[in-house]
Amino acid sequence: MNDVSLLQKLRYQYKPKLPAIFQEDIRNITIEKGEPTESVGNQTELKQMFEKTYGRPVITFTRGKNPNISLKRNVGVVLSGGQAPGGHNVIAGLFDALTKSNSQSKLFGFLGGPSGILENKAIELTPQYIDTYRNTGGFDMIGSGRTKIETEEQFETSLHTLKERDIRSLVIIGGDDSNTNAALLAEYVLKKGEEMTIIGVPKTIDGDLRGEHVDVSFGFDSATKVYSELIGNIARDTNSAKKYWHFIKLMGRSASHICLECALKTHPNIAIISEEVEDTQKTLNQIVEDIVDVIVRRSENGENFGITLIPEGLIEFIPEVGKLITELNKLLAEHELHFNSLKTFEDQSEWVNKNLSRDSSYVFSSLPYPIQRQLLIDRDPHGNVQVSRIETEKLLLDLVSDRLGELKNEGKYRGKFSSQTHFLGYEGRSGFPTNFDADYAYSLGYNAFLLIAEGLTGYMTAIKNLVKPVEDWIPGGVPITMMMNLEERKGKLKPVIKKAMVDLKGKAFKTFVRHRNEWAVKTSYVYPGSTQYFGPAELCEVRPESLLLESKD
Ligand code: FBP
Repeated sequence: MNDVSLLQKLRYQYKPKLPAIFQEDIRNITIEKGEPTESVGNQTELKQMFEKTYGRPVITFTRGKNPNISLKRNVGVVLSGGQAPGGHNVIAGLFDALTKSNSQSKLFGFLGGPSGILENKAIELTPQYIDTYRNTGGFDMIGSGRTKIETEEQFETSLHTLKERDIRSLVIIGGDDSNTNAALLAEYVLKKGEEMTIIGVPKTIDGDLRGEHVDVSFGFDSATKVYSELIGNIARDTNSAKKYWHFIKLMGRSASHICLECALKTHPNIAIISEEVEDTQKTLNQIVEDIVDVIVRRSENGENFGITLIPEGLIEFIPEVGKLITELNKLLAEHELHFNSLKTFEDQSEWVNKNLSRDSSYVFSSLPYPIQRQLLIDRDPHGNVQVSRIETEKLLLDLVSDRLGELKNEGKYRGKFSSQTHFLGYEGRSGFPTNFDADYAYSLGYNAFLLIAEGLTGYMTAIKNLVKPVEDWIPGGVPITMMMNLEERKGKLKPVIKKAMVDLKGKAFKTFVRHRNEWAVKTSYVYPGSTQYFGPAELCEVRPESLLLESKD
């Protein structure tokens, strides 16, 4: 029996495409520096916090000589946070560029995420080992984890590990928080007088790590294609049997990019965008009324079925629940020990209710018990509630079903309501990367090495022009401080990369708004089918819909 699937075997042979400048001999690539930069907010404070690395220029590549390119190097790499298709290719791209420049150079993979650095657990990545992971999904090549490296002591331990292994360059593949910590580590190392380079790579399926110089993070394309295929399949199923309303929650933590992208690809009857909920200050009741309205209108056409997409982070954007969650986060952070000593849910909820403001206590008590419990479970390492574990789809379904019952009693609704709930999240995070993500991630890794070879630190690898063919992509580097501002974390102001939320004035959202009323009532589903890897470019090289729309003139 084969222990590798046929697709995996064929994907091993895929050669990721590179931007034109990276097709040059690696000894003939150097950098061009732009103007000094400023952070997106809190410039004065950030300038003080990042004395050594603040304000560095944006980098692009050009033909030319870098005298240091062929130095023998030991480089470390770590995968941080949630899986995203393409992670293995970042490592493969980094490895190929590193060993092309000097075949004696070595790449070490820290195991199990940033804790691998703190505990000094790493393996040398050999060509044979890397080959068995090329163009595959998951992060199992070296594993990942959510440990944060953020305290002075952790920075010192990291520095110690790197020095002990004679690693002078570290590549951190992660989301906004991991890249923030990459910037902090880069600053720390410089302040200690060490010559080391720390480079970040933008990873997350959530799509919220983007900006002027980063079109999108790797993983978003592959994950949204998997979710859209599944939504399309569910839509076709319900359009066949015509008996269920499907409430589908989609991963994506805070921002609704995934939900918007899937809506643009599949044309559901309802797709909630958290950023709009926040902007219009919609209450939970209003959201329920909106859903009910569509269900009632469709039932008047004899269509007692439909698709509702719900972004994972919605709960935090509903004003009254958002306020409750902020209070809970603070309360649980400040009284962690006492709270953990309360053993039963009844004791915990009684204590919480006593300590919340009147409004929040009212909201908390009015939520169903399972949701109350989910709001009290362990926080993530940033002190935030773990939205993927809150069953918002079930909460909405319960409230919608109660309201439909009331309308039925009042004679205002004559339809039938049967439902199914789904949570699409983990199914999309470790699949084979699309050709786009395979090329993009590989190029990001290659790019990371070229930044290292220039001695740059505190930079994120950034590739622009992604809607164009790969040859026309513009690779480069952006100083991480440029993407930062100060935000409150566990009650304290901390430097963080500003999350990119769905732009309500952007073309992707506006396109959705132009069509959503029609999709609500008229069944207009689109069935994207599965991701294609082999065949015509119009099928295998499709860019994310939201990216294409945003890039239109
Ligand atoms: P990253 O921000 O680390 O890329 O993770 C994204 C994500 O997939 C979110 O969409 C989701 O809320 C979260 O990870 C789930 O975390 P976990 O894997 O710890 O359950």
